[in-house]
Amino acid sequence: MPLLDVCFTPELIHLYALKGRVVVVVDILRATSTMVTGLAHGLEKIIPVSTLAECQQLAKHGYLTAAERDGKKADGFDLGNSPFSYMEDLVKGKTLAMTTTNGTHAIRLSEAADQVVAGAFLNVSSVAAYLTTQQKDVLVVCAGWKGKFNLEDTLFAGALAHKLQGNFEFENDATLAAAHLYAAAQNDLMEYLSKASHVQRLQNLHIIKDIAFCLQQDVYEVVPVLEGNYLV
Ligand code: 3SL
Repeated sequence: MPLLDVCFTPELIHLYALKGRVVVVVDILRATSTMVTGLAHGLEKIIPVSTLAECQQLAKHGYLTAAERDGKKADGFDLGNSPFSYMEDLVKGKTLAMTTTNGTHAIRLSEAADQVVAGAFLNVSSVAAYLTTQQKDVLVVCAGWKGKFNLEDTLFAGALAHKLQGNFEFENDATLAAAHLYAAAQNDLMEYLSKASHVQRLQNLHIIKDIAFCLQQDVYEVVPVLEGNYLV
């Protein structure tokens, strides 16, 4: 039976073998939720980059750009990181260069894996179904916040563990812990996360509706996979 493991923050990624595994990168608030939304609404592909400078460079080559730092849209780019901006005609058929505080960096750090998939509550059942067909060991990499643990990404890992139970063996305590947390939170994710640091950070920036949107399950069926430099 393939194994399922969870890396709670990108700072711990050096502890895990990536080769031979499918990595699911998750940044519930909001990067991977926004990527899933954009691709579901006709965005053709996404080039995730770690730095603003890389994103600026790609802008010079004519790509649509998106940049977020500390929850805010960075100046000089086309889009920020709100999923609602990715439902517009502006994104249809486009290639987007995107950088966010944690999510895009976590994707780049995971590149050595056999495959990198973007997961969110918005596509959690489709991701689970995809992983089941792959029959490979899986590592969920939580984007966290600036190297630190966060609850919402861990809850996604737990939700995935619940869906994969029986088809995957839980590799260690991180998976068990995530599954336990999700069991405690699943009836009301919003309430469970009300004191979570990034929920409070976004609320302080008056970013409210994005939170409820990103906590919805199975709105989309798209499963973004990294192919070379592109999430498609
Ligand atoms: O950290 C990230 O990658 C972002 O998703 C953070 S935010 O939700 O846009 O503030």
